[in-house]
Amino acid sequence: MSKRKAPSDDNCNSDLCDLLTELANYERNITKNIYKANAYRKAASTLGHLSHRVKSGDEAKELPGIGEKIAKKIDEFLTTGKLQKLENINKDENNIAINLLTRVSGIGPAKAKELVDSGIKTLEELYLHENLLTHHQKLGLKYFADFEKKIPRVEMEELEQIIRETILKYDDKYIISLCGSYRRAKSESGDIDVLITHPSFTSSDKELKKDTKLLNNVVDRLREIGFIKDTISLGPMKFMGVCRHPKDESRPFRRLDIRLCPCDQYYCAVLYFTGSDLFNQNMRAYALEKKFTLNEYSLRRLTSEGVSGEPEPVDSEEAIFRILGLDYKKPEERDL
Ligand code: 8GT
Ligand code: MN
Ligand code: MN
Repeated sequence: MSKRKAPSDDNCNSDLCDLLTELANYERNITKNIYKANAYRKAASTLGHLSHRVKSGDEAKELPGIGEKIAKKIDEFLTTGKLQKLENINKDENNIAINLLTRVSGIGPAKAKELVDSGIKTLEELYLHENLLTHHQKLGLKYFADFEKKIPRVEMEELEQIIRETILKYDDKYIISLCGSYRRAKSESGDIDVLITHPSFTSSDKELKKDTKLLNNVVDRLREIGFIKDTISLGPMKFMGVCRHPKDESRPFRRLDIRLCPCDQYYCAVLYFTGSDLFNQNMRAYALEKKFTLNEYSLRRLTSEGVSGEPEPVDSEEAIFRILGLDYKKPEERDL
């Protein structure tokens, strides 16, 4: 997932969201406190979806996911225009360097810290020590500037058309969904999340799974037309790589993910890859309360011993909500 989420288009609390997102990144990258990081992310998300400007910490405290401590920080920022905690964090050049390096695709907090501990604190220094990087991280560095650029929705629509036409021309039985933020109707996206399946491929084809060429062949076609430009990784079920509009070299390079799934697992996969990841977390937690387990493959009932049963038959996203006793949420309503 991309590491810096843009504030939503009409966000009247965007300065507070940025503040909380910075705190979330600090907890994730530096202190490795994922619990706190998630708390800040949720608070940022709540404020980002508010249609009015928050005026005080006390007011914010009434909102979901905002407790005493975050409310105090909001107050401090609203009254002084800054947050001392963040000022201190941002004085530390190691923190700054770790934050920078984790923006390289493929570099996580642990690797970033390792690099900074060995004295590498800038992208220039990283270029000089490329031998320390994996193939993925090298490509992350190569395309650093382009990967930070958001993809406007009009371009997403163009890229979708190229992907669909190319795949369906090769075999018109493929079923294709563009998921992620694009499916949630966002006006711009960080990457392109493609999910494909084929009626000939079901989860009972156990031995077929590892040597299916269904994904490989699609990747070959997209490479042939000059759309796929680099490969980060390619397995039988998952491609990660780099693409660009084949007829326009002035465009930035874009991150492209393509996943293949068995057709009986398609709707669980569509749900999962549409996200948002906060929405998925909430839905999984809710499923567990209802004694179900939900993941990208299936929805299964749990026995009283907590053992998961056979997958529920699922023939639409709606079915998943229905089985869990939830009102259906359209993709654009899942943007937590
Ligand atoms: P974006 O516009 O920044 O790309 O936003 P996005 O499309 O919502 O995020 P994404 O990172 O592209 O992930 C899309 C969905 O894929 C998420 O809902 C998430 O559940 C799922 N997902 C993956 N891989 C990973 C991963 O490595 N980390 C996370 N957090 N989510 C992932 O497929
Ligand atoms: Mn995405
Ligand atoms: Mn993605």
